[in-house]
Amino acid sequence: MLGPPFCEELPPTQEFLADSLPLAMSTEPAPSILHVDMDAFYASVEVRDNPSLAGLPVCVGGPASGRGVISAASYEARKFGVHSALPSAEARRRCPELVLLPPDFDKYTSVSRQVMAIFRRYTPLVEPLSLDEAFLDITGTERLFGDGEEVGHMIRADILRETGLVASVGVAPTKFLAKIASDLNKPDGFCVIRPAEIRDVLDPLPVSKIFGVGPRMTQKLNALGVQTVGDLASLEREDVSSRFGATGIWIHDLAHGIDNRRVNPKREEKSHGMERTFAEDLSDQAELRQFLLSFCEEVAFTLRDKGLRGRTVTLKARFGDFRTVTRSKTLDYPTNLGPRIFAIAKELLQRVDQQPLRLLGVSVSRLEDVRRPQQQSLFNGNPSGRDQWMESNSRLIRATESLDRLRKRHGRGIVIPGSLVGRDQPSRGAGQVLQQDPEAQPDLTDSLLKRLEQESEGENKTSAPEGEYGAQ
Ligand code: TTP
Ligand code: MG
Ligand code: MG
Repeated sequence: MLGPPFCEELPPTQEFLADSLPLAMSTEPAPSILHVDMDAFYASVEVRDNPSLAGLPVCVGGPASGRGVISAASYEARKFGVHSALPSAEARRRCPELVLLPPDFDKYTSVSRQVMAIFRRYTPLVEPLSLDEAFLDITGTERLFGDGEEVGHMIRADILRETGLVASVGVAPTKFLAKIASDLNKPDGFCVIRPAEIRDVLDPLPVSKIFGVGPRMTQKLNALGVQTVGDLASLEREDVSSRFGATGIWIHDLAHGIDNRRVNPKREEKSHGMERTFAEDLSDQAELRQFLLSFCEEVAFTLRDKGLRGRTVTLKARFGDFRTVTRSKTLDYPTNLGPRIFAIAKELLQRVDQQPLRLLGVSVSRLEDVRRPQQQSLFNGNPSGRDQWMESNSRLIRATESLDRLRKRHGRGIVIPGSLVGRDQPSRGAGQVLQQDPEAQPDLTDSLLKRLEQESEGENKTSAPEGEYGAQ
């Protein structure tokens, strides 16, 4: 899954910098930005729901028998050197008594919603970064709830009381420092960085702690004798910028605690996607298309859930030798309908060498809010083309709405390709199945629509004959 942004190296593109509107700087910026991040999120949710696991080394991730990787490791598991992104097989070697559980994304998403709702009680300025973390700006709400430190304590207490989970909180004058702060005393951490303390906190940190400095840049900086944030801060700005360009200026500013990014509650998500590493390299095109179909449905569902649609579909494929390629295509119109995304993804898959694949993924970018009016220019001069498109689209939308009602009632896995049942599925808990034929052309008949509508009204009646819900 592409899921949360595990940001390694973030080049400060023009777009990114344009996002960074300067704050109205007061002489002494108060620590009014909070960064809240749940501890060992997926693993903690599983332990909460099965208290007999408390105190054990628990991980959530893919199976150790295949090429699964660890998504989340409890702090008990971390004592054995187990951490996120480690292959599960290696995790098992490091900790033979590891309790390894499969992920349950529906559950994490629902806890995430609860936590984000708690944040919004204290300020409307909440910028979620992933399922388990967000920035908050409490400027202007002090008279209601107190200062950053007080709000941080209240939020931690609310989260613990209402979800049974522990969050770490950082409070500081800027986003960068707040994120550093939340990480400083994890787990169960609480840290406030006041303006006078900035240098003392930053100086000893390894330079890799700077947002935007990934492993490659760390290596380059180390080669220049720069090990810590303090080392970087002591370099001349011009030197850093001549070596690393705009990224150099950005990281040098951060090393000085300068970060003018505002907490942006409407930060647009740049893309949404899903990917999977297979237990064994997969070469069967029909099987690959089946996976692709389920990814497209999942991605489309999430986009709809978030009120988004997108125009560019990107396919990612990794071969057995780790060579990775991407293929993209931009639609004339934005969509969040699984069959439309799948139609493009399938085409893109054909443009990839037909060698066994280790990994396959799909993402949708150039996202926009669904409330934004549709651009009409696509159909300029061709009203009948537009009518046809609207007709086929409205049928697909109706079918999708019916399916979404089923998904919301029974879980996302409810509508998955029949041929994936009983094997390595992207989502778990798929109790009922609607058969889909990825080869089929669009054939969303009225009878199917009627049937879906009836089914979404009744419980436990969710299967349809093979091929009825044709993919496009
Ligand atoms: P993180 O907040 O980075 O990690 P964490 O909550 O597990 O642990 P902590 O914050 O206490 O250090 O990520 C949140 C969730 O995102 C994590 O529980 C699982 C998922 N995740 C992955 O699936 N793969 C990854 O590589 C990482 C880092 C996280
Ligand atoms: Mg976390
Ligand atoms: Mg996190």
